[in-house]
Amino acid sequence: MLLALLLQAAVPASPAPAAPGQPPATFVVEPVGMAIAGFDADGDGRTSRAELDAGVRRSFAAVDSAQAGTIGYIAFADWAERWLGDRNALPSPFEVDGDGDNRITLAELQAAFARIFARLDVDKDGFVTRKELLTIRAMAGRMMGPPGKRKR
Ligand SMILES: [Ca+2]
Ligand SMILES: [Ca+2]
Repeated sequence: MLLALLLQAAVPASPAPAAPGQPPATFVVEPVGMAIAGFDADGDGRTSRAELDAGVRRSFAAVDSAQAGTIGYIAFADWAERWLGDRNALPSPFEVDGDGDNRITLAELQAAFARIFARLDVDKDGFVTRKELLTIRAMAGRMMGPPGKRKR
């Protein structure tokens, strides 16, 4: 289950310029980070808050086919599969559904993304860069270490 929470985004780093004997690194991106990177509308390689809000709105509209402004958990799973790559990827519908009415509104989804964006924007400059999306792990005899960033 924990493995499903993280997308292994890249192969081991190419010939490391590091000291001999140092384990190679694995680069990991959270599924939600993949979505946020995809919201970079002007192609400068980083996502602003404005791009985030616009991107979340587009992604929501793509599954809110009735344009009701609210979707159920099944449609949310469709949303997650399309934008996060898996129906069970985080954020979960329980996390996003702020008022617990079993419906996800655009405002709830944008609020959830605003929280995630604030967490990922490590230097607080209002942009999430690819560097901020990457978690680098040493490969110490296994493919992935324990997911340290995520609390459930
Ligand atoms: Ca709700
Ligand atoms: Ca930043």
